[in-house]
Amino acid sequence: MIKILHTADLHIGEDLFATMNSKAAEERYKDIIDSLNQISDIAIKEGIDAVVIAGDIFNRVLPSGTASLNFSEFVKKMLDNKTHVIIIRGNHDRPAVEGTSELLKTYRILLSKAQENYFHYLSKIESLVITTKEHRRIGFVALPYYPTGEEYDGTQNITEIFGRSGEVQKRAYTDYFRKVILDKIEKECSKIDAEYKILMAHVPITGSIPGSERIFYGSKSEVVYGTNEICKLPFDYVALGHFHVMQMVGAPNCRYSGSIFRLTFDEPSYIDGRKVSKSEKGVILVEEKDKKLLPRPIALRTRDLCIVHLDYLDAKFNPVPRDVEEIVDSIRQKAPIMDAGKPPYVRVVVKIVDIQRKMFDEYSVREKLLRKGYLDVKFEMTTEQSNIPKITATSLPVEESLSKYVENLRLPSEMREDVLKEALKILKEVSGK
Ligand SMILES: [Mn+2]
Repeated sequence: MIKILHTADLHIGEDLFATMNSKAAEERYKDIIDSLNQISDIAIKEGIDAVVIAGDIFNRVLPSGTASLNFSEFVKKMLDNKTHVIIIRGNHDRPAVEGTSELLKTYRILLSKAQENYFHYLSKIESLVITTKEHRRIGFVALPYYPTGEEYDGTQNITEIFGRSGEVQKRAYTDYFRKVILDKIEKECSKIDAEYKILMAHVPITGSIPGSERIFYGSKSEVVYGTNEICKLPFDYVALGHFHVMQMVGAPNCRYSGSIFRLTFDEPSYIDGRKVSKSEKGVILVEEKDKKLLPRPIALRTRDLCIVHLDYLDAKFNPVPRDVEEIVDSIRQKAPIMDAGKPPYVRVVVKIVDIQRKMFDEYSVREKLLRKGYLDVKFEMTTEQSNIPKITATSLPVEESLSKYVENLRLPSEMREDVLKEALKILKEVSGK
């Protein structure tokens, strides 16, 4: 039986967590390696013929030594197990200038003769046929991200053309370029002599659910494909990469496997305690059944990212609690620790009025949450100006006018008394009465 494992968007790299504290950043990097280990365990347990990685292996074109070593260890496990590793180039693997530094191209020359038949890195539109453990043939066509126009007759580098032309020409060019690419893919597909044909593509497709990849791309001149253009191509399965949310696109056999961990808070697991199902992470096992390829998602155990909103804009009716524990408890309710072995990373978005800002002690809230086991807590404070009433000249005695003023402040009642007491004390001091 033919078995393929489809994954994509590994984004191996420590640079993603540069803004976190070093201990948490280290844990988040370990999460990536943990996902990789889970994938190799699934691959070995299922006895797959090939693992296909639809682009974005490393987070940067030139990854760190650690990132490179960790990916090499994964590849070695696969090759030792006589499992093909088929990789296509994603936007993160693509050097700024074609032909310059591209780590993935160096892997092959390090391999032994026996191994090199099992490692494939495809950086342009091309096809490949592998022989499975049962001596059956499967063909693959690669559509990497943004292949440069140089591959096509008389076409210049696409970024150069985009740089020079106006909006209308850009659109005309992307339309033309897309058609050229799709034609080329069909041609490659028809050349293949194999039992099954699989397309591997690192592309954006209209109407797909976006995730954390949107922080990395978004050029207006990007070639975006229509759902039908891709899913109607004559393949038995389409293994997509680039969008980080696992999803089906247009047909059951056309899927994004999604990233192997949650990269950013664009893919939260929980928002105010509500589970966000689209951010579940996994890989797709593609198995042969009744002469067809059937995809089946397998979940990966990953760390939760939780977003919590706290709103203290209405200081009169919803003031900042005086007791820190109360704040800690409301965050804990909205960011559940579902897996104590992988506690969540939490973003707390706080809206608060300026006069209450000092009442919110995020440092002690964070300390207490870390002690409860959370990986880390990040606060985002938005301060709004309170509507402080104007002091108007009146014939009232100054003490009375001050009481009226404090009365009109949007403050919790017990706090109002304290403020008035303090204000009157100051007034007494400055007036010398
Ligand atoms: Mn990508």
